[in-house]
Amino acid sequence: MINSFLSIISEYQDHFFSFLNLLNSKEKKLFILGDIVEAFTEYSKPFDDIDEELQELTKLLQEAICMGNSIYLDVRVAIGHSEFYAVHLEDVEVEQISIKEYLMIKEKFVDPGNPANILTLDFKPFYERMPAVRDAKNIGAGVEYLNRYLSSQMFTETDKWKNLLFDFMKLHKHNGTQLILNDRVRDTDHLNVNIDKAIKKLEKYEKTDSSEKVKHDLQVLGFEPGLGKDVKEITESLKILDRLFDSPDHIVLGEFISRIPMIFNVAIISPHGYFGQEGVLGLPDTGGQVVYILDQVKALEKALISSLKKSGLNVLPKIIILTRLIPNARDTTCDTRLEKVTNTRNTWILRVPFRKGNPKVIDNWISRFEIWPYLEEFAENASVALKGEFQGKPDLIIGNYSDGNLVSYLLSKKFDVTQCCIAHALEKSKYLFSDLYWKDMDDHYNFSTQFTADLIAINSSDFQITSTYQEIAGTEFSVGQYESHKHFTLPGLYRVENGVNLYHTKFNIISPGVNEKIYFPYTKAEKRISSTKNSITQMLFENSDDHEIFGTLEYPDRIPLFSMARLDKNKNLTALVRWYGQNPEIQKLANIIIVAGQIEASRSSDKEEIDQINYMHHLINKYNLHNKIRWIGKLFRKDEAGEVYRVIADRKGFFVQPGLFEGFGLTVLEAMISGLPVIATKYGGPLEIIQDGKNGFHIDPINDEESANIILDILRKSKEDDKFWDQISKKSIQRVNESYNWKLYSERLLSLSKIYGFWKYITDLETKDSDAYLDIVYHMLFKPRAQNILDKHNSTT
Ligand code: UDP
Ligand code: LCN
Repeated sequence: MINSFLSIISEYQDHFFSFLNLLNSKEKKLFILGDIVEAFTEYSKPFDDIDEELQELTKLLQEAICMGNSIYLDVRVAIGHSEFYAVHLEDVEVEQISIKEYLMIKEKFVDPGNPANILTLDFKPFYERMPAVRDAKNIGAGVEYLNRYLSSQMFTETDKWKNLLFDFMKLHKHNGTQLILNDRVRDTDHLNVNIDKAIKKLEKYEKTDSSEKVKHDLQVLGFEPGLGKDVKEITESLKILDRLFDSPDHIVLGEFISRIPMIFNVAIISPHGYFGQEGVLGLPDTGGQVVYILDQVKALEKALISSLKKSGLNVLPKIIILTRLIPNARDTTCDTRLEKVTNTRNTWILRVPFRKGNPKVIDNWISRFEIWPYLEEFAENASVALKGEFQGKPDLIIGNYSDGNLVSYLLSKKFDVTQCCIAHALEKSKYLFSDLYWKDMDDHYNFSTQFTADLIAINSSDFQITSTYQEIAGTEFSVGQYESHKHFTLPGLYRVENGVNLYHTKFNIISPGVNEKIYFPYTKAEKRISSTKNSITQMLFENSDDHEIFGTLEYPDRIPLFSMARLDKNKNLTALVRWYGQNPEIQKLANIIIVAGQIEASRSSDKEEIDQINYMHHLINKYNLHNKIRWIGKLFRKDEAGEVYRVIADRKGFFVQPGLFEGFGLTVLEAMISGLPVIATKYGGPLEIIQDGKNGFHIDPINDEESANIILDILRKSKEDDKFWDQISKKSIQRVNESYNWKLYSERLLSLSKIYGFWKYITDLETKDSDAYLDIVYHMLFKPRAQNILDKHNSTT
């Protein structure tokens, strides 16, 4: 947090105003942070007395808008806190203005005809009465703070909280059977007495005893079998409960709630794309989210089974991944209603079709940007299907990405169960001015609908899981994905003064892992399948007449610069080819190997993919790269996808992720665990996954020349010094092993689900007004936007 914006600029008034005069003299009138820093560097050149404090201050200016002789500034004074200023150049005056005034200026800037009197959304009053993390560095550690808050409340308002906990424990049933307490315990005092009696009674038994006799003795005292699998576990649960009633603290509270068996049925929602287990990765809109969920459910099922076992319950939990059924599903299984997830005991993919709409649209894949009008009816039909499959309702609903999160909102409301949201990537940060110029982009992207859905999900969820810190709150000098929803305007439609509270205890960072069966270090020769290795080597490096492979390498022994991604604009794979094409020095040292989309535009139906395919061919022709690039436009099997990284690592290559923005970046983890050093974008997840220079490298993909130079420098270093590559490779493996792990992920997810379930239970009444507010946003803002899309689809012939 800076001291005070006004006092700093009054100290540097001369430079500050001169700099803003320079900005105002430029043709461009709307500047973002990067432009401002660049302009300030230009301004500073002739001076040697520019103070560091002023320099640092310019890095806080997220936006500057020049209108006449005034400049309006959005100053991010601290993570999650912005202030707004109007600087009047003629009068040499600076005044602080409100968020609303600032947003109105932006609306006028876009179009002076924009109405000033539009709907303003402000969720702040709802945030103010909720517990919050205090320090920015603790953003994303929500559950620890929630536990502290709850336990301190238990300390001060002991009786109220004892009663709440008592009622909560009585609530838990499975198939009509009580799990924790029965009616033999009358109230909290009685419970206190019986805890002591039960602990004493259990002392007589062996620790491993789980006999009916033990159960009976406990039932007489009011305790049911869900407290633990044997005498040892039950005694531990009772002692923890005793401590919680006697001297509550956050650790004891977390431990006790985590022990309660409350999650048996989980619904995981992911409607868009092709959700399948084979032959789907790389299709439009089908990437990391599918990988993430399929790994997540396997780990979660294990965690659930083991936790239920520990509780003494012999119940098989059920997980259902809910997605859409696509009638024309290419060669995938996405037209199948129910599919078991391999290597699980009771985890399924349930596909529900969109029923109402133009068959030309709904019978096919629908872009994630176009899916909105079908989701309400999907949720309605899915609720019936889920009820049937679970033989009841789910205990937890996890939404994925904007569409899944909206459906999770509708379903959680319907079933009255805990709602968890995972964004994966919020589109708002990916496209520059996607809010301000929404009218120009809506034709293609329907952002006004998506951002409304995101606002609803962010504010309705009981808890959010993010893969990184930056996803929530960015860095010292860059805005986080969630943070970008804090204040914004969709001119002419509505403005948002407070759309998210980054300090909310609902935010929790739990990073995903990688599937260790598929992705493992290239050095583990014993785990590799030689036939797969050979076929991949052939596909990547040897001559081929396969029509899905483009380019023949003249010097296949050069260092491979490898990338693999869906071919969408943000993945920016074409930039890698451009840097390569423009730099003959890199060409002398390396080849480009790309696994992406397809190589013929005529075979694609996705607008961005078509543009990227055409641009890729244009670059290859322009720089004459036919014998230096290998482009594989095929979908890989999972085992092949794993082996690709290792084959590239065998040849001491590099994985390059040049994304304009990457929400997290599972490919980065996959490459790193394979021992393949990564050079990745500094925008998004890779900034946190990779520690620059230690276990990989960052590039700024907006800067062509700088990125190419970094790559060239890395190639030269690894040519000159064998140890350079080896060291980065080893550290990459170490980084993933130490920090990214599905087992830890699922244990945390499970414990969070229970704690936020408890929190939902005790705050149910207090959230009625925010629920009503969200209901209005859904019906008055979201639905009419979705209807517009539907009208467009219905007129498609
Ligand atoms: N992937 C693949 N084949 C392709 C493109 C991608 O197998 O042609 C896989 C890749 O290995 C990774 C996932 O799809 O597991 C992409 O995840 P990431 O998080 O990197 O990006 P996303 O596609 O989710 O934006
Ligand atoms: C979506 C993305 O765009 C990626 O960055 C993530 O890695 C993926 O989902 C999984 O969370």
